[in-house]
Amino acid sequence: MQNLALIKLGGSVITFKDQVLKANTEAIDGISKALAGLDVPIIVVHGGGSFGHYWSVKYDMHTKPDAYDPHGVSVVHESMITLNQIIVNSMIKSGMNPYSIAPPAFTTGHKAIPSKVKQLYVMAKSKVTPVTFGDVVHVEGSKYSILSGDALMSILARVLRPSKVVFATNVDGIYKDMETKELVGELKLSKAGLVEFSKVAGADVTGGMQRKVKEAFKIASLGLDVMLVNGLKPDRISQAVTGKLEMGTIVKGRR
Ligand code: IP8
Repeated sequence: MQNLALIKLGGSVITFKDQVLKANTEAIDGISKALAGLDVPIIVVHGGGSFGHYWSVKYDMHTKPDAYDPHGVSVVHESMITLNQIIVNSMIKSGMNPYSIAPPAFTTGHKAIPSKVKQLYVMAKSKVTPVTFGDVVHVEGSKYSILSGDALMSILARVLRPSKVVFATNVDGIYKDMETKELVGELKLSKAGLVEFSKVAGADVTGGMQRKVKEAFKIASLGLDVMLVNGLKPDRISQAVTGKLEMGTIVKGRR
């Protein structure tokens, strides 16, 4: 395992999902401040929220490679660059040294280019923070596909084996029960994996969170602990990175 924090900022944290092309600048600034206070190599991945997702829905683009409307490819990518700029500029203001990097610089299709991924870690160690994002990527010929930030987390974790893997979402973690908001503090990956998980959290996990949990389990199966925390409370991201998490869910890696 390497001394590295791999952090995903979910679209629900950094944008207002119900307001088109609207970044949650207050949340972004809070997170930038929290990250600036950490003394550990960091790689950041962010999602699309009301930027990339908005346009990918409009142009009917999915993770499955297909010959999507080329104009959609352009517009989705551009919207992610715009959101990335907002985040990177906030980080610069907070004193961090972010370095914006689009996925095709270290992936081909949905696969890692290991030497390029390793270079991101070398950069992070030199106090420059790579900031990448879910995007639309070229696959082959006229085919493109959406490569989500969650999938990027797995791609990066597999090669780099970070000591901390954190998913920041707009909820406190995985709830045992939505009504009482009782949290699952720790989940152990059993052989049954996701099947076991559905027994723990029942029907309370839906949509975005379900995908996140699936990705978290995938990463945990590599032997890495994965934390799900509320990114709207930036202290929790710091706590997760420094090993002092007070509220959130830890998915224990299978060792
Ligand atoms: O928000 C998807 O990234 P995610 C980004 O991590 C696009 O699923 C372009 C839809």
